Amino acid sequence: MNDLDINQVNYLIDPANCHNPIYIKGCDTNDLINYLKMMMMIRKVEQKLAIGRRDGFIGGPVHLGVGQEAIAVGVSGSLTCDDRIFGAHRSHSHLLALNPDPYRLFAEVLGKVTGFSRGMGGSMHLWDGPSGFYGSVPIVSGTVSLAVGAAMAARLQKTNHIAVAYFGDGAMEEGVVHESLNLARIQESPVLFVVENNLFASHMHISLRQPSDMQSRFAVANHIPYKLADGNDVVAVKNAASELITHSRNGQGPGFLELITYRWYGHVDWRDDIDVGVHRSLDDVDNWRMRDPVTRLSKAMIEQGIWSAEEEKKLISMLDNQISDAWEKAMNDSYPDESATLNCVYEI
Ligand SMILES: Cc1ncc(C[n+]2csc(CCOP(=O)(O)OP(=O)(O)O)c2C)c(N)n1
Ligand SMILES: [Mg+2]
Repeated sequence: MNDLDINQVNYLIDPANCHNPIYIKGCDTNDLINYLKMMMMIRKVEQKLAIGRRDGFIGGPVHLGVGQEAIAVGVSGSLTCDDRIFGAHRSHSHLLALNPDPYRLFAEVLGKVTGFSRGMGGSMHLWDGPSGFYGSVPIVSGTVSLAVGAAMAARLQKTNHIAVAYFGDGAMEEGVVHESLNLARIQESPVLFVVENNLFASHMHISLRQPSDMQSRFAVANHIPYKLADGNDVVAVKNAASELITHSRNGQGPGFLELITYRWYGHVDWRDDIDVGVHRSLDDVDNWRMRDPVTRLSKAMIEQGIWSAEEEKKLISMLDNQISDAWEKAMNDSYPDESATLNCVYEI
């Protein structure tokens, strides 16, 4: 860890910075359009979930990652369905970036039998094996060691597949994450640790929990190559993830990606949490909204002449229709039969 890195963290955590359009020169236009569509779709799905929860249609809590969409979209740009991806309690985006199917996500969160986990899991127990999403759990840090195991398996099977563990700055404080980093390094496991450093664990700011805001210091301690990037810049995320993923696929062991970001909503459900948040002021939230990953990409594309306000309007209307149809369809689906209560306890 050197001074430059700490300066970079300090720069990125200051909500007054990085409001400008992102740098996209040299990027493939189709890729950019795809990133924009995916981020908008994920945002709209989560906003629909926020309303569904507020209006009493969703029985359990939903942890929304609105504002953090560039991370899942940027990382997934270098993944295949043979990779093994693990999430946590805030993982709608991680799954949707692999399998953009709002209907099955809505069905799951509504507890319907047609959902990703057959309605048995809800928002925090998502699973979609065919797309490589091996699961999310609400136990903070609970999947990090599983990702290391899946990576070890991929290596023993002599494939070039990798595992990914998405987790937060709060999870970083759990012992098992440190054991996982150590084991992954010593075993040369092809796993990418993705830390979404959104500066909060529930309602507590990182400055009250850790002596340094920089999570990459733990990668340095374990001799794991790391990258630190603006988590609200989808191109920066894609480039950093791609480099570390290539390194893992080439048999060079684990990588660690720290992405600085912020969630627009509070810890859980649709509220903004300014009443319970420590160091979370409305000013901060407003400033972070100016660092919107969607607007910063869209503006950059319009500036480059590869996107237009009309195209964006059409896209918004297409997504609104798709999401409202998916919600209606999921609402009309059945709940699992009562006899299923004891099924799927050990496997799905
Ligand atoms: C082992 C464990 N401890 C505590 C909790 C309660 N809890 C749920 S989410 C959370 C904060 C997690 O923060 P972070 O990892 O930074 O993820 P974020 O919510 O910011 O996405 C806590 C403490 C839990 N679910 N599991
Ligand atoms: Mg956090």
